[in-house]
Amino acid sequence: TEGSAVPASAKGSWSSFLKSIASFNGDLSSLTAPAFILSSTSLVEFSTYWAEHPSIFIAPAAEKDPAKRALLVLKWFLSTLKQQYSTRNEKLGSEKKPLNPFLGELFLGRWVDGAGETQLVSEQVSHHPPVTAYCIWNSEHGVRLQGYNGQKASFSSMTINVKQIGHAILHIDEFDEDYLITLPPLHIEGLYSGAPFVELNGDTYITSTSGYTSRIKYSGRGWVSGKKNSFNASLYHDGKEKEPLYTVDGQWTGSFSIKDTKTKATLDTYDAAKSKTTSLTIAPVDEQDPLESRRAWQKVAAAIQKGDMDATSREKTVIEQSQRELRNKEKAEGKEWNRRFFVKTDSHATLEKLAKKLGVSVDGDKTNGVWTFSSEKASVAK
Ligand code: CLR
Repeated sequence: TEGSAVPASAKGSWSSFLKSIASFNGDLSSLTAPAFILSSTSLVEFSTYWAEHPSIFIAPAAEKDPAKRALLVLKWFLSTLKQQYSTRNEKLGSEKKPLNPFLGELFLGRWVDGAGETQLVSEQVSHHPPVTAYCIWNSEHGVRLQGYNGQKASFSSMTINVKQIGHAILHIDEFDEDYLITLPPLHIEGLYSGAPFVELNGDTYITSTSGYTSRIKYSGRGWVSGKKNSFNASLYHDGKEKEPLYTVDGQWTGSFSIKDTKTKATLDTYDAAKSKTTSLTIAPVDEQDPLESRRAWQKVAAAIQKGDMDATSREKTVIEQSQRELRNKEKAEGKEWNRRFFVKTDSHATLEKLAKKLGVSVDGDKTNGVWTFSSEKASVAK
């Protein structure tokens, strides 16, 4: 086809892949994709995207005014979107199919910069359905983000529609404040030409125990502004959605500006394209725990990078086989895999209160439980 990114030798396998997604069951991990679209990065690494600007992440902790604090939380959230949804496209030329994490897979690291030390723990807490949980914290500034998520997908007219299941909670120690963050639905376009990319749609919310809520509305190319990756957000006092205190408009891959509704003044502008990230420091592969992602997938990743499909599937089979054996052993012993950093909880008072405010439910049905970071487990793990 005209303008196709599919390598000549992969034309056949790409069209059978497209046919297979037309009839799949909603679990993206069950798809077998051709080599050129495989990424050597596991989905467990994606939790990193939440804090690649540590100083923006910790900024709310220094703000005394609760409305301005909520605004800084909104700004931080918006600043993560480019990393979350468009980096693969920028770095690899298109969205790719990430490695499907195995149960217990870990991704650990830390950012060290002007914000001090910010730590990351990401763990695959469920395999069926796939669910990743994470906790990111900066002790010096007393900011902690934790969350978990899975995806449910459907296919229609050459587009994969992805609903994210799960949420994130940001806690600020100084004000003993929590923010519940909902996750945007997304869709994957560009499938036909073999260059898939993500667009966001729908709304997400950030609602706080301090009584403020932000609503973010996403629109793609051809919508109101006509520019891709557009959004508009408003921050209001609970119950006063019609009278927002602040609005934010622009593109999450480009620039956006924050305005005070009353004075109409522009308070801040942010350019996602120009904002530098701090890279995550991780242990050298040889020093990693066997369950750490880069170590566990080392051989598979090398095979993918070489474009060697036979070695890729051979090495994947080694991992899948040992996972199957582990599950069988657990079954025989009547045991369950012990998650290293997270516990399954039935309910969580703060979470439920905030979810109720948004009218969303937080049942753990689709994520194999409601997952909470356990500092006791974490201290044993270290
Ligand atoms: C994972 C959680 C992150 C945000 C995020 C960004 C991109 C999403 C990813 C999540 C889940 C997996 C995903 C990916 C884009 C493409 C990929 C939906 C939600 C699927 C599995 C790839 C399908 C294969 C095509 C490339 C053909 O915080």
